[in-house]
Amino acid sequence: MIPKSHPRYQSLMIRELIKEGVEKGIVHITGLIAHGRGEAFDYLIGEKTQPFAIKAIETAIAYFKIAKNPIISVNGNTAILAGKEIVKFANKTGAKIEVNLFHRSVERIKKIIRLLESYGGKNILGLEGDARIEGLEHDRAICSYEGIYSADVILVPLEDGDRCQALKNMGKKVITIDLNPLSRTSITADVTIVDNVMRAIPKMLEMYEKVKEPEKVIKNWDNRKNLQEALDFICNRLKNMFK
Ligand code: PTJ
Repeated sequence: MIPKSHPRYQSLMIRELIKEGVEKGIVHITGLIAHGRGEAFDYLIGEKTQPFAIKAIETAIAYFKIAKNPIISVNGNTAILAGKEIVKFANKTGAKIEVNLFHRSVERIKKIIRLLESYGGKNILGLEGDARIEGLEHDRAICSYEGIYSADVILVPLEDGDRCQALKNMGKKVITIDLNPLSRTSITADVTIVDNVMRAIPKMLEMYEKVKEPEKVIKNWDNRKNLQEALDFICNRLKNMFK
Protein backbone atom coordinates (compact mmCIF):
# COMPACT_ATOMS: atom_id res chain seq x y z
CA MET A 1 0.00 0.00 0.00
CA ILE A 2 1.18 3.50 -0.83
CA PRO A 3 1.14 5.76 2.26
CA LYS A 4 -0.70 9.06 1.85
CA SER A 5 2.37 10.85 3.15
CA HIS A 6 4.39 9.81 0.07
CA PRO A 7 5.39 13.00 -1.80
CA ARG A 8 4.30 11.42 -5.11
CA TYR A 9 1.12 9.88 -3.65
CA GLN A 10 -1.30 11.21 -6.26
CA SER A 11 0.89 10.29 -9.21
CA LEU A 12 1.43 6.79 -7.80
CA MET A 13 -2.30 6.34 -7.26
CA ILE A 14 -2.92 7.25 -10.90
CA ARG A 15 -0.39 4.58 -11.89
CA GLU A 16 -2.36 2.11 -9.78
CA LEU A 17 -5.53 3.12 -11.61
CA ILE A 18 -3.91 2.51 -15.00
CA LYS A 19 -2.47 -0.80 -13.79
CA GLU A 20 -5.91 -1.92 -12.58
CA GLY A 21 -7.29 -0.80 -15.95
CA VAL A 22 -4.89 -3.22 -17.65
CA GLU A 23 -5.83 -6.02 -15.23
CA LYS A 24 -9.54 -5.47 -15.92
CA GLY A 25 -8.94 -5.55 -19.68
CA ILE A 26 -9.95 -1.90 -20.19
CA VAL A 27 -6.52 -0.36 -20.81
CA HIS A 28 -4.33 -1.90 -23.52
CA ILE A 29 -0.92 -3.04 -22.26
CA THR A 30 0.77 -0.34 -24.36
CA GLY A 31 -1.40 2.17 -22.50
CA LEU A 32 1.20 1.84 -19.70
CA ILE A 33 3.87 3.20 -22.04
CA ALA A 34 1.61 5.98 -23.28
CA HIS A 35 0.91 6.89 -19.66
CA GLY A 36 4.63 7.02 -18.86
CA ARG A 37 5.26 9.44 -21.69
CA GLY A 38 2.33 11.55 -20.52
CA GLU A 39 3.66 11.55 -16.94
CA ALA A 40 7.03 12.88 -18.11
CA PHE A 41 5.42 15.81 -19.90
CA ASP A 42 3.10 16.43 -16.96
CA TYR A 43 6.21 16.81 -14.80
CA LEU A 44 7.53 19.41 -17.22
CA ILE A 45 4.37 21.53 -17.10
CA GLY A 46 4.30 21.35 -13.28
CA GLU A 47 1.34 18.92 -13.05
CA LYS A 48 -1.10 21.82 -13.21
CA THR A 49 -3.52 23.20 -15.78
CA GLN A 50 -1.49 26.11 -17.11
CA PRO A 51 -2.81 29.31 -18.77
CA PHE A 52 -2.13 27.98 -22.31
CA ALA A 53 -4.35 24.98 -21.51
CA ILE A 54 -7.11 27.22 -20.16
CA LYS A 55 -7.15 29.12 -23.49
CA ALA A 56 -7.34 25.84 -25.42
CA ILE A 57 -10.13 24.57 -23.16
CA GLU A 58 -12.07 27.78 -23.82
CA THR A 59 -11.73 27.19 -27.58
CA ALA A 60 -12.68 23.52 -27.26
CA ILE A 61 -15.86 24.56 -25.45
CA ALA A 62 -16.55 27.14 -28.16
CA TYR A 63 -16.39 24.38 -30.80
CA PHE A 64 -18.78 22.23 -28.77
CA LYS A 65 -21.18 25.18 -28.55
CA ILE A 66 -21.32 25.73 -32.32
CA ALA A 67 -21.28 22.03 -33.24
CA LYS A 68 -24.32 20.41 -34.83
CA ASN A 69 -23.17 16.85 -34.19
CA PRO A 70 -20.35 16.70 -31.61
CA ILE A 71 -18.78 13.48 -30.37
CA ILE A 72 -16.25 12.37 -27.78
CA SER A 73 -14.01 9.46 -28.76
CA VAL A 74 -12.97 7.34 -25.79
CA ASN A 75 -10.09 4.84 -25.59
CA GLY A 76 -8.86 2.64 -22.74
CA ASN A 77 -6.66 5.17 -20.93
CA THR A 78 -9.26 7.94 -21.20
CA ALA A 79 -12.05 5.71 -19.92
CA ILE A 80 -10.09 4.81 -16.79
CA LEU A 81 -8.75 8.30 -16.09
CA ALA A 82 -11.72 10.49 -16.99
CA GLY A 83 -14.69 8.27 -17.90
CA LYS A 84 -17.01 9.67 -15.24
CA GLU A 85 -16.36 13.31 -16.20
CA ILE A 86 -16.69 12.53 -19.91
CA VAL A 87 -20.17 11.13 -19.30
CA LYS A 88 -21.04 14.31 -17.35
CA PHE A 89 -19.68 16.50 -20.16
CA ALA A 90 -21.61 14.54 -22.81
CA ASN A 91 -24.82 14.85 -20.78
CA LYS A 92 -24.27 18.58 -20.39
CA THR A 93 -23.54 19.29 -24.05
CA GLY A 94 -25.64 16.63 -25.79
CA ALA A 95 -22.48 15.19 -27.38
CA LYS A 96 -22.41 11.52 -28.30
CA ILE A 97 -19.75 9.15 -26.98
CA GLU A 98 -18.05 6.50 -29.10
CA VAL A 99 -15.53 3.96 -27.88
CA ASN A 100 -12.91 3.95 -30.62
CA LEU A 101 -9.73 2.04 -30.01
CA PHE A 102 -6.26 2.10 -31.50
CA HIS A 103 -5.83 -1.58 -30.60
CA ARG A 104 -9.40 -2.55 -31.45
CA SER A 105 -11.05 -5.55 -29.81
CA VAL A 106 -14.78 -6.10 -29.44
CA GLU A 107 -14.28 -7.49 -25.94
CA ARG A 108 -12.48 -4.34 -24.76
CA ILE A 109 -15.06 -2.07 -26.43
CA LYS A 110 -17.82 -3.90 -24.53
CA LYS A 111 -15.96 -3.52 -21.23
CA ILE A 112 -15.40 0.21 -21.78
CA ILE A 113 -19.06 0.72 -22.76
CA ARG A 114 -20.13 -1.07 -19.58
CA LEU A 115 -17.81 1.13 -17.50
CA LEU A 116 -19.22 4.32 -19.07
CA GLU A 117 -22.77 3.04 -18.57
CA SER A 118 -22.00 2.48 -14.89
CA TYR A 119 -21.29 6.25 -14.75
CA GLY A 120 -24.70 7.01 -16.29
CA GLY A 121 -23.68 7.03 -19.98
CA LYS A 122 -26.49 6.27 -22.45
CA ASN A 123 -26.42 5.02 -26.06
CA ILE A 124 -22.64 4.68 -26.09
CA LEU A 125 -21.50 3.89 -29.63
CA GLY A 126 -18.54 1.80 -30.76
CA LEU A 127 -19.77 -1.73 -31.42
CA GLU A 128 -21.51 -0.95 -34.73
CA GLY A 129 -18.34 -0.84 -36.80
CA ASP A 130 -20.48 0.09 -39.82
CA ALA A 131 -18.23 2.82 -41.25
CA ARG A 132 -14.56 3.58 -41.83
CA ILE A 133 -12.40 6.65 -41.28
CA GLU A 134 -11.36 7.37 -44.85
CA GLY A 135 -7.71 6.99 -45.87
CA LEU A 136 -6.63 4.82 -42.94
CA GLU A 137 -5.60 1.21 -43.16
CA HIS A 138 -5.89 -1.20 -40.24
CA ASP A 139 -8.67 -1.82 -37.72
CA ARG A 140 -8.32 1.57 -36.10
CA ALA A 141 -10.22 3.00 -39.08
CA ILE A 142 -13.38 1.15 -38.04
CA CYS A 143 -15.98 3.49 -36.55
CA SER A 144 -19.71 4.05 -36.15
CA TYR A 145 -21.64 5.72 -39.01
CA GLU A 146 -23.97 7.43 -36.54
CA GLY A 147 -21.02 8.49 -34.41
CA ILE A 148 -17.55 9.51 -35.53
CA TYR A 149 -18.30 9.17 -39.25
CA SER A 150 -21.14 11.73 -39.15
CA ALA A 151 -19.73 14.09 -36.49
CA ASP A 152 -18.66 17.65 -37.28
CA VAL A 153 -16.66 18.26 -34.09
CA ILE A 154 -14.71 15.47 -32.38
CA LEU A 155 -12.83 15.41 -29.08
CA VAL A 156 -10.15 12.70 -29.20
CA PRO A 157 -7.91 12.60 -26.12
CA LEU A 158 -4.61 10.66 -26.38
CA GLU A 159 -4.96 10.20 -30.12
CA ASP A 160 -2.52 8.99 -32.77
CA GLY A 161 -1.35 11.48 -35.39
CA ASP A 162 -2.44 9.48 -38.40
CA ARG A 163 -6.03 9.17 -37.36
CA CYS A 164 -6.13 12.82 -36.32
CA GLN A 165 -5.03 13.83 -39.83
CA ALA A 166 -7.53 11.43 -41.43
CA LEU A 167 -10.37 12.90 -39.36
CA LYS A 168 -9.34 16.39 -40.45
CA ASN A 169 -9.22 15.25 -44.09
CA MET A 170 -12.88 14.23 -43.65
CA GLY A 171 -13.65 17.87 -42.81
CA LYS A 172 -14.05 17.49 -39.07
CA LYS A 173 -12.85 19.90 -36.43
CA VAL A 174 -10.52 17.89 -34.20
CA ILE A 175 -9.88 18.73 -30.56
CA THR A 176 -7.30 16.71 -28.66
CA ILE A 177 -5.96 16.52 -25.14
CA ASP A 178 -2.28 15.58 -25.20
CA LEU A 179 0.40 16.30 -22.62
CA ASN A 180 3.04 16.16 -25.34
CA PRO A 181 3.03 19.46 -27.28
CA LEU A 182 5.46 17.91 -29.81
CA SER A 183 3.31 14.95 -30.83
CA ARG A 184 2.00 14.71 -34.38
CA THR A 185 -1.53 14.75 -32.99
CA SER A 186 -0.83 17.97 -31.10
CA ILE A 187 0.53 19.62 -34.22
CA THR A 188 -2.24 18.33 -36.51
CA ALA A 189 -5.33 19.01 -34.38
CA ASP A 190 -7.40 22.19 -34.66
CA VAL A 191 -7.31 22.60 -30.88
CA THR A 192 -4.71 20.94 -28.65
CA ILE A 193 -5.22 21.06 -24.92
CA VAL A 194 -1.75 20.44 -23.47
CA ASP A 195 -2.90 19.09 -20.13
CA ASN A 196 -3.68 15.86 -18.34
CA VAL A 197 -7.03 14.41 -19.43
CA MET A 198 -7.82 13.96 -15.71
CA ARG A 199 -7.67 17.72 -15.15
CA ALA A 200 -8.81 18.95 -18.56
CA ILE A 201 -12.26 17.32 -18.68
CA PRO A 202 -13.34 18.57 -15.20
CA LYS A 203 -12.08 22.03 -16.25
CA MET A 204 -14.19 21.84 -19.43
CA LEU A 205 -17.21 21.10 -17.27
CA GLU A 206 -16.39 23.95 -14.91
CA MET A 207 -15.82 26.53 -17.67
CA TYR A 208 -18.64 25.50 -20.02
CA GLU A 209 -21.15 28.23 -19.07
CA LYS A 210 -18.46 30.92 -19.03
CA VAL A 211 -17.83 30.77 -22.79
CA LYS A 212 -20.31 33.31 -24.15
CA GLU A 213 -19.15 34.24 -27.67
CA PRO A 214 -17.96 31.00 -29.27
CA GLU A 215 -17.52 32.38 -32.81
CA LYS A 216 -15.25 35.13 -31.52
CA VAL A 217 -13.19 32.70 -29.43
CA ILE A 218 -12.70 30.43 -32.46
CA LYS A 219 -11.77 33.35 -34.74
CA ASN A 220 -9.00 34.40 -32.35
CA TRP A 221 -7.57 30.89 -31.99
CA ASP A 222 -4.14 29.91 -33.31
CA ASN A 223 -3.21 26.33 -32.32
CA ARG A 224 0.46 26.52 -33.25
CA LYS A 225 0.88 29.77 -31.31
CA ASN A 226 -0.63 28.07 -28.28
CA LEU A 227 1.70 25.05 -28.67
CA GLN A 228 4.63 27.46 -28.81
CA GLU A 229 3.38 29.02 -25.56
CA ALA A 230 3.40 25.56 -23.97
CA LEU A 231 6.96 24.92 -25.17
CA ASP A 232 8.12 28.39 -24.04
CA PHE A 233 6.56 27.72 -20.65
CA ILE A 234 8.48 24.45 -20.30
CA CYS A 235 11.77 26.04 -21.46
CA ASN A 236 11.46 28.99 -19.08
CA ARG A 237 10.54 26.71 -16.21
CA LEU A 238 13.64 24.59 -16.82
CA LYS A 239 15.92 27.61 -17.31
CA ASN A 240 14.82 29.11 -14.00
CA MET A 241 14.57 25.91 -11.97
CA PHE A 242 17.50 26.54 -9.58
CA LYS A 243 18.02 30.25 -9.99
O1 PTJ B 1 -7.04 2.08 -25.83
P1 PTJ B 1 -6.40 2.15 -27.18
O2 PTJ B 1 -6.29 0.81 -27.85
O3 PTJ B 1 -7.09 3.13 -28.10
O4 PTJ B 1 -4.89 2.66 -27.01
C1 PTJ B 1 -4.66 3.90 -26.41
C2 PTJ B 1 -3.17 4.30 -26.43
C3 PTJ B 1 -3.02 5.53 -25.55
C4 PTJ B 1 -2.34 3.17 -25.87
C5 PTJ B 1 -2.73 4.59 -27.89
O5 PTJ B 1 -3.57 5.55 -28.44
C6 PTJ B 1 -1.28 5.05 -27.95
O6 PTJ B 1 -0.36 4.26 -28.08
O7 PTJ B 1 -1.11 6.36 -27.85
P2 PTJ B 1 0.33 7.11 -28.05
O8 PTJ B 1 0.64 7.15 -29.50
O9 PTJ B 1 1.32 6.58 -27.09
O10 PTJ B 1 -0.04 8.57 -27.63
C7 PTJ B 1 -0.47 8.90 -26.37
C8 PTJ B 1 -0.23 10.40 -26.18
O11 PTJ B 1 -1.01 10.79 -25.08
C9 PTJ B 1 1.22 10.75 -25.87
O12 PTJ B 1 1.60 11.91 -26.58
C10 PTJ B 1 1.20 11.04 -24.35
O13 PTJ B 1 2.11 12.07 -24.01
C11 PTJ B 1 -0.22 11.51 -24.14
N1 PTJ B 1 -0.75 11.19 -22.80
C12 PTJ B 1 -0.52 10.09 -22.04
N2 PTJ B 1 -1.22 10.14 -20.90
C13 PTJ B 1 -1.95 11.29 -20.93
C14 PTJ B 1 -1.66 11.96 -22.15
N3 PTJ B 1 -2.22 13.12 -22.49
C15 PTJ B 1 -3.11 13.64 -21.61
N4 PTJ B 1 -3.44 13.06 -20.44
C16 PTJ B 1 -2.88 11.88 -20.06
N5 PTJ B 1 -3.23 11.32 -18.89
